[in-house]
Amino acid sequence: MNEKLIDELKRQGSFESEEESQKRIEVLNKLQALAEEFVRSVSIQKNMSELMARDAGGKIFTFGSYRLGVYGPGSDIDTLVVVPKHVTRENFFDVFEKLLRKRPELEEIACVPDAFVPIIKIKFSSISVDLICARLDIPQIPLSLTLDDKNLLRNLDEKDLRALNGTRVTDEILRLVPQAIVFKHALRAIKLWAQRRAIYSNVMGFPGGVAWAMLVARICQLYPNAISATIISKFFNILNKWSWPQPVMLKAIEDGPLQVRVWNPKLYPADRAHRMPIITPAYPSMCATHNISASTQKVIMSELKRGASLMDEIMIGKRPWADLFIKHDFFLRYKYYLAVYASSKGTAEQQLKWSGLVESRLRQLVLKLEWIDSIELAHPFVKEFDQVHYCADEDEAKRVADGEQIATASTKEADLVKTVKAEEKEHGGKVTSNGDAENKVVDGTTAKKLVVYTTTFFIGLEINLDRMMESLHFSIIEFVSELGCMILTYALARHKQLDIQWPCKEFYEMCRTWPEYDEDINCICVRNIRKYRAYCPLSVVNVSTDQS
Ligand code: 3AT
Ligand code: MN
Ligand code: MN
Repeated sequence: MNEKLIDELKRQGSFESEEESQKRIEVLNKLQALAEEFVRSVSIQKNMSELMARDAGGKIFTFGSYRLGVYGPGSDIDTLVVVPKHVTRENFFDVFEKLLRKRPELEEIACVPDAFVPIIKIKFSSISVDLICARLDIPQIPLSLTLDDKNLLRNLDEKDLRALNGTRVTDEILRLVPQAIVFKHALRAIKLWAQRRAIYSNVMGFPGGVAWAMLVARICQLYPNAISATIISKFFNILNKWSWPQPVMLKAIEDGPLQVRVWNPKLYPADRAHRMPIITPAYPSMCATHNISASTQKVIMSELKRGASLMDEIMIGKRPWADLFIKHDFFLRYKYYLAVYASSKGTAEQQLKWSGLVESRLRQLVLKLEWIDSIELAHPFVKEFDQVHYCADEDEAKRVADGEQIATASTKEADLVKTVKAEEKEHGGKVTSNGDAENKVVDGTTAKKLVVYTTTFFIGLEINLDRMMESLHFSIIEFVSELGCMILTYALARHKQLDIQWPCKEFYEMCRTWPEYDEDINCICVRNIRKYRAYCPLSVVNVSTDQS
């Protein structure tokens, strides 16, 4: 069974070649040398002797999929640069950045010094590398340094603590599993399964890479002698029956030297609200699944159940491993979907920020939709869809921002609005257009070519019609008192409409309070999309961007 599993993982492209892995090692060796050069040159700038500057050291660590040994051909290398106390984060974005730029291997570089975790993203010898920096309160960083001592966390600022956390957690997970190779292969399979089933995304309210890793690690601890195939089978069987919100932990939660919060449901009501707590093992322990909602929990549990029943058959040879990795059917599963359009009439970069902000608030919309009695499930899809539209005029741009292109898709509209798959967005924000759009400008029928970027998020809805009658009553009364209009009440009752104005309004508000929000550039709107065109007695009230 285990051999067949590895074969299937290979067939699915989970592993990269030996040469490619060797290239990663070379890149890391070069980055280690660069980190030492960085620390040395800052030390000399600060009037240290050549000898002292050399002894100041500097060391790189990895975290993420590379460190866990579950990286594939497309993976990046998540790298932490640890520096001594006289080297600052400003130095990282100045001195280290310049050193990187001097290298002939450097193909791309993007610095984000003001991020939650300040980061330099590079492409080096065709490999993507994320570089973050942490400064410790010690004068030297020798190559023998490890990060497991929690006293190293003393006197650090929040950003340094966050930067260290990734490596400390992955190191600890690896230390706590009985057989690393069993863990790695099982985790590869679980990651592939979770990605195919569209339940892998921390922002959207599903477990992310670290949480899935901890779940697999816990099963490995429970069966220390088992091989990967057995671990996977136990994974589904045990987690399918887990009595949530009992937490999954790899070891007892530790106390430590800092004034920081450690996960504790007895003490903090917010921690008590975690539905499927999976707790990181390194001090300060945190819940990695804080984002899971009632809906995403239902989705995860139903996938675990599917996995458990498939595994029963896979383990007796009745089905192939491939069946575990069959793609999700999100876009066929529901009758009703909400499409959330985030758009910008600006640059690709502005859209990247705006769509990121909307994405980070989407969970709040899901939570508010869950409050509505007749909504049984509000299932956010894990990936967004990016498009670039070329519009003839302001009016058209507005309609695109309101999601009309997708909603109506008439031939006229399809002709007017040119869309390009937004992969281009990632290529330096350069927008390429197809021939027709160019022609429009050339023949002069359009005075102006407006570019509108849209990012669409989807939420699948499961609606309980019986409950809707009851909840409808409630909302009608509110409507009457607000508008004093009996006719509207009557219409609502006849059409059995679902009122989602409140969650949408709250959600718009949450997005628009973003400090960089500009109403001339950014637009947010929620529309309903029905899978079937056939007549259906239910419709969803739209809340468009204007207050009408
Ligand atoms: P890949 O193989 O690279 O696709 P991965 O698990 O390494 O999978 P990432 O490189 O995206 O995934 O992330 C590695 C770690 O970096 C996971 C998490 O601890 C941290 N991380 C990633 N994105 C964010 C973020 N937006 N905010 C905070 N931490 C993040
Ligand atoms: Mn990674
Ligand atoms: Mn990364």
